[in-house]
Amino acid sequence: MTPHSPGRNTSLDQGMTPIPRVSRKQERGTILIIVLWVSLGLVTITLLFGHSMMLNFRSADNHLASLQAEQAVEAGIRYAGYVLANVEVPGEMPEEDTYARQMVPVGDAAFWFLSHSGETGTRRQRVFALNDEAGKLNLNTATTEMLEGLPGMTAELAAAIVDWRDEDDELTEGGAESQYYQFLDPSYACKNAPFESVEELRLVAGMSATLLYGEDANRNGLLDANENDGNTSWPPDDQDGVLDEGIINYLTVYSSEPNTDPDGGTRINVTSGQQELATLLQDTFGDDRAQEIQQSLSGGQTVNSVLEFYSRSGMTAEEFAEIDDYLTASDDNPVEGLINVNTASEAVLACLPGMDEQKAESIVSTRRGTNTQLDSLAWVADLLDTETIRSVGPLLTSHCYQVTADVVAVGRKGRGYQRTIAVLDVSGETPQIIYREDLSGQGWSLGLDTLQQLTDLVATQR
Ligand SMILES: [Ca+2]
Ligand SMILES: [Ca+2]
Ligand SMILES: [Ca+2]
Ligand SMILES: [Ca+2]
Repeated sequence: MTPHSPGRNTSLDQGMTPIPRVSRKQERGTILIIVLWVSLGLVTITLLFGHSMMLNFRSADNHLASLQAEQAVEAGIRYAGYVLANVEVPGEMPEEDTYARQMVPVGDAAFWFLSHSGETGTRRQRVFALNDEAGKLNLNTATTEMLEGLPGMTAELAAAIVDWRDEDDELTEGGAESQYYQFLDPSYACKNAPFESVEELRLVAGMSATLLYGEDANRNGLLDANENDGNTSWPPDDQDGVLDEGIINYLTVYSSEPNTDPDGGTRINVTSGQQELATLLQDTFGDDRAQEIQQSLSGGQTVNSVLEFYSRSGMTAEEFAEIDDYLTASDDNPVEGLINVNTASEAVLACLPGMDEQKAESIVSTRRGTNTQLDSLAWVADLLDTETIRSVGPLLTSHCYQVTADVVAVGRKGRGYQRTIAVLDVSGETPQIIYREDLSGQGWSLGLDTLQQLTDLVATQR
């Protein structure tokens, strides 16, 4: 007997290659690996899908925030119109504590009014308010002497500004007419017509972005990081920790005052309308007082401004406040380019004829120290001598009819930043938007403190 039974006479016995047998254990391992790979694939697909969904969601969320911010900007402009239409005394700036100015909620969004106060470059704290255009020099009426008084302005540039807006092609000394502009590449003609926006200045010979905007590239009145890093990033700056502002905040093209009294009638011209003036004084103060006032005014030169009229009349400020809205020194209607002593900055006041830095400073510091509404020009007369009143008087007003709302808004979670400048004219029945400019592309303008405030607020909402 062979040790092998017939049943075990396998291929082994016949000298063939053995087929390796797979153990159950190995089989299970292989399946596990396949399952793992498949799972991993599924997980990857899920993650990718999730990520793409998240990106879609975020983009929709940001889009929503941006739409909310856009709506909040519109709400801000409408609100500014409402505030201006409801001021206590028409033609006066609303007092700052009578309206909402910062982080004003509009649903999930909020808006702020940026101030262009044009104060000195050391101002670091963000200021929020509406801006009076009558507090600025009007590019269409300011003389070369007045323009030359602006910080950084040269006599040549002032002359070129006047040449740009005057009708003729006669060259002012140092200025520029078409014969200069036609040699530029691309060439263009001198406008010979009034400025329609302050930014039009960029077309005028000798003007530069540096002079117009200074270091304040995003036009927010704050020293942002890129405005204090030298030439590392735009704009060029002197890295001295102080914001050197451009002249844009001192200039306007919009200031225009309707020359009508509160009843809608023509105002009385103090330089010529003696008969109407006598009647007004008698009707308001009675015959005796009217005669006293007229006696004070008689003799010497004819008055040339409402301010001089008050200063020489011997009236009290209270008496003057009763009639000042009925008086004018101009036959124009409207009167362009008057400067509002209740809002103009020192730099602007110092440019006016007969004025200097010291007189401008005394006006601004008196204004700051007064809590009551400065509702007529009377208070300024007490600060200036007779000669200065005669020089500067014809240019001063206590009214404003064009106001800029620089509205900044964010949507939900502080996202979707938007910014629009709108100039509102309140000289008619209802406020009209006469200019608007989208400044969203200039970047964040609310400064780091507001950014922190928003970040904290979003954190508490989570
Ligand atoms: Ca000209
Ligand atoms: Ca800035
Ligand atoms: Ca810089
Ligand atoms: Ca600087």
